[in-house]
Amino acid sequence: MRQPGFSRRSFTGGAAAALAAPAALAAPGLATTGAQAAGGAAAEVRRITLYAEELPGGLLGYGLERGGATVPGPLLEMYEGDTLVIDLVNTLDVAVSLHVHGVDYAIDSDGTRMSGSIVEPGGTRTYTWSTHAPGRRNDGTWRPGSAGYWHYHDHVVGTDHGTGGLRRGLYGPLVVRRRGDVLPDKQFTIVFNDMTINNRAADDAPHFTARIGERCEIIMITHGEFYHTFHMHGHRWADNRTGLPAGEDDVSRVIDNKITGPADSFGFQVIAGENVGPGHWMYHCHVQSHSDMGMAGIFTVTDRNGNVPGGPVPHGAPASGTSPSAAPPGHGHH
Ligand SMILES: [Cu+2]
Repeated sequence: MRQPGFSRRSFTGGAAAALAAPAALAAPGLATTGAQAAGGAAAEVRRITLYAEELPGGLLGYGLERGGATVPGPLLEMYEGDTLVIDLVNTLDVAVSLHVHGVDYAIDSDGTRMSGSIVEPGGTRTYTWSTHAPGRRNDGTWRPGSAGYWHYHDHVVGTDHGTGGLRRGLYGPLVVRRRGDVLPDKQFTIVFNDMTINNRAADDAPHFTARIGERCEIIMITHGEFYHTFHMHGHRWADNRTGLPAGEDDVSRVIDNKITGPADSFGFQVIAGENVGPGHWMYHCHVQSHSDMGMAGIFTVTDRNGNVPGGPVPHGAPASGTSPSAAPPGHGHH
């Protein structure tokens, strides 16, 4: 198992800046957490800027720099114990916000109109997210940690629930890791949003590529009006926090198809082509009418020389070979 290191991946990208005094920015309500992350590594506080921007085709997106918005928004990553401070700059002509799932924040970082935590056009607001390791409460019960596959989204565009913002692309992935978690070689974010994948047209679904043997992390999020089932051909995972069995006796179900509803998120790692070899492996919603309407994409696994049985691009697949996902360049997000 590789030890996670911030040098390997900058986690929140080039805009991130470590602050010197984590304790000064610790969120309230974490008295039982302590300032140390699990494993003894020091918790970090990082600060980034997110820009909410208009994109072609009526889309809206979050980006780590001006002019860099994407759908989904950038992949943000933290370790349990870390704090992320986000300055959200609103370049839209309507109010926007940032609401997160899975991590800790005070009410003034909720991103809702009723808490006054939205950003008017031209404005900037600071949101603070914090995380904690699992621990024992004073009453002897156990409190879960923050580690998981989470997501963030607007909560105010269109309606007070952000229905318009979500529909137009104001959402993104958040991964919180536990110290010692295995790091992937590549990461792919797949968002079922209404009847689209990552807000892409039915004939233009994201196409992901990996070389056989690469450890690929899938971050799967659902938004919108419908329930879906997420299916991958040829690859299976354990239905637990990481998708990896903890050992041969792990009782987690092994699955290759998972029901998912609005605002659900999960993630897992697979070894590309493990036991099955290279190929253009489909991933898709398994609600038949949904897959027939285009909720299907390709996970291409090449051999060691970069070749794929049947040629480079299957019929009907997008020629670009890239997804719109939004991790900073060189961070394994394809
Ligand atoms: Cu579906």
